[in-house]
Amino acid sequence: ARATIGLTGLATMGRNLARNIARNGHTIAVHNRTTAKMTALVDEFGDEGDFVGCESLEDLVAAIERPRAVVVMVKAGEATDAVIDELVPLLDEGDIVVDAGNAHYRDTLRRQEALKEHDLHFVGMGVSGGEEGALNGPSIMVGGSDHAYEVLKPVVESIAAVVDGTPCCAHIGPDGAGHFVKMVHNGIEYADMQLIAESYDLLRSVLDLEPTEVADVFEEWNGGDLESFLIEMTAVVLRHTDAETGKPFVDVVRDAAEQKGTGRWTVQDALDLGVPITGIAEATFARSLSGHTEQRAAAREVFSTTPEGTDVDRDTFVDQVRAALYASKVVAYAQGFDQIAAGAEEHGWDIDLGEVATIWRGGCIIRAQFLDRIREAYSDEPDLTTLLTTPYFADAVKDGVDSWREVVVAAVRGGVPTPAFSSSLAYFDGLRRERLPAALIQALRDDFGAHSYERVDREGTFHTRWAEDGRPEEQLDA
Ligand code: 2AM
Repeated sequence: ARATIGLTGLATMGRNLARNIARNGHTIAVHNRTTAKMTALVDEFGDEGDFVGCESLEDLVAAIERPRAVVVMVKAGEATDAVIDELVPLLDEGDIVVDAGNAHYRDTLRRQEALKEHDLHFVGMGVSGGEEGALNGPSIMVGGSDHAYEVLKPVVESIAAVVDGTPCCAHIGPDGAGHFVKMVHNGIEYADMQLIAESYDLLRSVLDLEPTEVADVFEEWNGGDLESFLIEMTAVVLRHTDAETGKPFVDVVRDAAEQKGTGRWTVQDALDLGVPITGIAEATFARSLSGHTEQRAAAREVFSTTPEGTDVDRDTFVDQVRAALYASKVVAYAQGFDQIAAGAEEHGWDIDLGEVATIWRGGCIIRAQFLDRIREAYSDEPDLTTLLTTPYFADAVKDGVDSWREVVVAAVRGGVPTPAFSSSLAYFDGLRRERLPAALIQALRDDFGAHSYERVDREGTFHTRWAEDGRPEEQLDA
C-alpha cells in the first residue's frame, strides 16, 4: 500500500478532484465502476502526478495506507449508499469514508451513525466551486470526527483555493456540519443570483439598456464593494453574443430556471428551524415561477397591459440599483448566517461563523470581497445577534436605504418583479420597526382559538373573556 488517499467515482467532479490531489504531490488510488473511465484518467493525466489505477474496490482499498481515507464521488442518493455498503466490509477500524458529493446533511448524519457501528469514520465533505474549482482549488467544508480531519487535513489544505495565504477549507464540525454549511452556501448562491437577475431586469426594463450596456454597469460595479465572482461572470455572460443568431446570448436562452434541489433543501430546513431566510426563499420560488410556463402564458394573455414606465435619470438609477443590490445582499447573507447559527444550535455543532466566511472567500461560487467584511464582523464579535447591525454593514444599509426604497418603488410602478429586493427590504423594515402587527395576530389567535397572549405592561400569560366581560384573566398553567 502506497497511496495516501483513494477515490472512487471518476465522473467530471471526481476526476478533477483526483487530478487536483495528484498535482499537489499526493499519491492517489483511483477507481470507477466502469473501468474505462479509470484507465482514461491514468492514460490522459498520468504525468500530472502519482496515480494508482485500481480495477476493483478491493484493489482500491489494498492500495491505500492505513488509516485509509476513501473518497466516494458517485451520484448522490442510492448510488452513494450502494458504494458505501460495498466498501464497509473491506475497511478496518479507524478508516475513513468521505462523501464529497452534494448529499443532504440528514443523509450524512444517518451514514455517520451507521459507520460508527463498524468503528469507521464517515465524513461529509462539502465541495464548492464546480468543475473548475474541483480541479484548481475549491472551497471545502469538512464535517467529521477530529481523527478524520487530522488524516485528511494535509490533502484537503493542499487542494483548496488559497486567499491571503489561508486555504479555503475548514473542519466545520462533526458529522453533517460540513454538508449543512454547503447547503446554506448554495441557498445563498440562489439569493445572490436572484438579486443580480433582478438588477439586470431593472436596468434593462426601466432604463431600456442593451445587454452589453448592462454588462458595462456590472463591470464597473465589480470594481467596488460588490466585487465578486458572480458579478464578474454576469458581465461576461451579458456581453456574450450567440454564435448562431448573432443575438445577445441572454435573449436566446429559454427563461425557465432549473434547480437541482439545494435551494429547496435550505428553505425546507429554515422553515423547520424557524429562521426567516426570505431572500433565499424568494429566489427559490422565483425559479419555480419561471418554470410555470403554462400559467405564465395564460396570465400574459389576460393581463397583457404593461404599466407605464417611470421617468428616471440613468446615472442616478444605476447607482440606486447598486445600493439596493448591496443592501439586499447584506440581508441575504445575514439570513444565511442566521440559519447556520440556528442549525449549529439545533444539532449541537460548534460552528465558527467567521471561519465559514473565511473559507468562502475563494474557490466557491459566492466568493466575494464582501466575505472579508463578514469574517471581520465575526472576529470582532463571535456571538453576533445579526450581521445587519455591525458597524460596516449598518452603514452600508443606512447609506443605501433611500435608494433601496426608490428602486422597489420603480419596480412596482413599472411592473418589474423584484421579489428578492422587495422581501429583503420588508425584512429590514420588519426588524427595525418599533411595533409590529404581530400584536394583532396574537389578539386574534386569543379571540378565536384561546391561544393566550402576553402583555406589554406586566408579566404573565393571559386569555381575554371575549364572550363575557372582555377582561383578561391570567393563565396560570400556560
Ligand atoms: P460509472 O462511470 O460506472 O457509471 C457519476 O454517475 C459517477 O457515479 C460515475 O463515476 C458512475 O460510475 C458512478 N456511479 C453511479 N452509480 C453507481 C453505483 N451504483 N455504483 C458505483 N458507481 C456508481
